[in-house]
Amino acid sequence: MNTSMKHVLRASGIMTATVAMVVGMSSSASAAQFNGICETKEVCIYQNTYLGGGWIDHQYADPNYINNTYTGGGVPDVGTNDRTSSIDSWDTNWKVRFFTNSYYGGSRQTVAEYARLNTVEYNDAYSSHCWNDGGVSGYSQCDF
Ligand SMILES: [Ca+2]
Ligand SMILES: [Ca+2]
Repeated sequence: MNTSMKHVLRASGIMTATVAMVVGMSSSASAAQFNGICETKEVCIYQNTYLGGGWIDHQYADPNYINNTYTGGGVPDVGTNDRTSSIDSWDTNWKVRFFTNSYYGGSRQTVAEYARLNTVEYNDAYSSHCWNDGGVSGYSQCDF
């Protein structure tokens, strides 16, 4: 791990903590990511178009999908990296940005607040995502 990678990881941790703080102020205590249920403040990404196949419910930014598998849809052993074909945002406050590379690199697509995309711009290519947090973290990739 080089210095620049450490910086990215550290910045990512700060942003996750900030988002968690924001989420904690208004969401119900029972909501949780990776429980297979798409809830307020989360974004669900789907294996197939039109919200088909397996899905995973994310509440926080994720710099890579290498360790992720679908939490919903009965395919828990299928990894989500480079398999996203549709997206459903349950966050009414912030946009979410998806990237074709890990660590918020490559081509990107921005998903509006509470938007549903039956098809994505870069099919089977997304490897990371982050929320716009309004600039509070100072983490530039997610301040848009
Ligand atoms: Ca959930
Ligand atoms: Ca991950």
